[in-house]
Amino acid sequence: MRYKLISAEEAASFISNGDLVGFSGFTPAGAPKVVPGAIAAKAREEHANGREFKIGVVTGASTGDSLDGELARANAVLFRTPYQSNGDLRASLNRGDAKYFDMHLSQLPQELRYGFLGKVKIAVIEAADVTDNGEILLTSGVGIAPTIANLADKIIIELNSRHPKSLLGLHDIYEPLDPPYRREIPVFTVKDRAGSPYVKVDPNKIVGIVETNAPDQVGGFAPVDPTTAKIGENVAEFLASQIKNGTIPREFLPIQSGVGNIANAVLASLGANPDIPPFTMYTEVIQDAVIGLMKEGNVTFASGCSLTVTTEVLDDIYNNMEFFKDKLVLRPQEISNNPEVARRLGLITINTALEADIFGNINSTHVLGSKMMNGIGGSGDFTRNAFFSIYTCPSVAKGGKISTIVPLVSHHDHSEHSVKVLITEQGVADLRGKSPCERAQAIIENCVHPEYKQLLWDYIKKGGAAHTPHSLASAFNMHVEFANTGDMRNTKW
Ligand code: 0RQ
Repeated sequence: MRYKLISAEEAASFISNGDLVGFSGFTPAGAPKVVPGAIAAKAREEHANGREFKIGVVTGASTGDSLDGELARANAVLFRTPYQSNGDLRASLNRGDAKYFDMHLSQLPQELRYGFLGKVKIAVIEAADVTDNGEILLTSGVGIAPTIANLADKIIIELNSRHPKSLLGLHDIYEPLDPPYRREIPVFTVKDRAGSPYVKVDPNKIVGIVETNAPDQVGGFAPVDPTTAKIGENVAEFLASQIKNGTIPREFLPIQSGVGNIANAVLASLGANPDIPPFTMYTEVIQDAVIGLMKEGNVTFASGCSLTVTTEVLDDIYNNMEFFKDKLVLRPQEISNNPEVARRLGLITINTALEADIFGNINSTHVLGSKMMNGIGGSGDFTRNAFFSIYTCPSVAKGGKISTIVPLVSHHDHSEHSVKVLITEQGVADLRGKSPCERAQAIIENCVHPEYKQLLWDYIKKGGAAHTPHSLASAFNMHVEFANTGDMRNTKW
């Protein structure tokens, strides 16, 4: 091998205060495992010596604790984008220690190329293999790796022996040209391949290889409970009804599904419904449920940006590559989440809301308006461009003390114009072709928890005759009530 083997500490020595560092991976899948810890140690040492040390951190989406957790605990994050879900990083950015801005995942690579976020100095990339010609075989996640590898002055490779070289052929690495030269993305079906099986870089930019065998840090999912099971059933029955009435073509359409416990439960329900034919997925995160459905024949092909699966499931895939290789493709997030492709393929998109309002606006990111949870991830990329978009959430949170459906969302991620269907464990509100008043009626009648129905009917009355009947003076009374008494059920208008 032409490259120098270096320690994680030597790798960290290439990184200086204020650098913008790009990391591979999408969720913990494919994110570097050991170099970030060494950068965190360097930050601690610098801080102990009274010197500033923080770096800009860009990566595909969330990462594992060994990246976001380590850097946040060392107070080494100057800014961070896009999606994140690590508890320590979340606390740090909600305290204001780390500057965070949320972005649509598909847009990050082009914004890096356009120079909107500054110069990417170093790319740290997890690889299963690297050739002397600079061909990098990525691992379980792609994210922004091709873009940061091209833009960075220097590349550090984390060569991770847990990932077999038989991964070659799983990835489809394609980067579009930038305007005014951009053309159509040549992905016309879920299975199409547009690019190359590896990321190609100038080998002279690779300054060292750090060896590791650390696994992806993908947490398990909460077991399906009666609420998430009912949400899943409602989604599956709604989709089956749309096939029956001819809205969805008989061949069905590709599914996109967000991350988390609710999304995992919804997917399991789709597989269990006999009226849903075997389907394909064009999505960002391929979770455990997808692999289970694939083995049962319910999912025939999945295009994604990462295999965000637990260790047992990843081992199962790697031990059965012959079975999985013609059923999976991993793409950069610029392509897995591409609005043009989403609209062309006619995706049925299913994402999760923290909060919805009675008119169909969605908050996916902010707890009670001000505390950042995770970020929008790819939900906006898909929602706006779907065949039709679905949002799911339980009708209440915190044992019923919070209604997830409120008069006005306390933070706005997805607008009423893009959100077509809202589904809770209570039922389904089909918002297509409905005016704001009709949407409010459908949502209160079908989705709101019985304990909050009258409260929300009363709110609408207070708004009086209007196109969108709001009472601006009391639109946030439910949130204020929770802040004051800890229970939205005490709300008075
Ligand atoms: O908190 O467990 O402390 O009670 O929020 O967690 O119920 O386990 O739900 O794992 O499915 O995550 C929206 C965060 C859901 C996720 C979100 C509290 C609730 C609980 C929710 P506790 P659960 P999940 C993919 C595409 C972003 C949008 C998206 C997410 C916790 O799905 O980040 O889909 N989505 N992007 O109690 C206060 C409310 C609440 C509330 C719930 N209204 N107010 N707290 N909670 N509703 C992302 C990528 O692109 C990678």
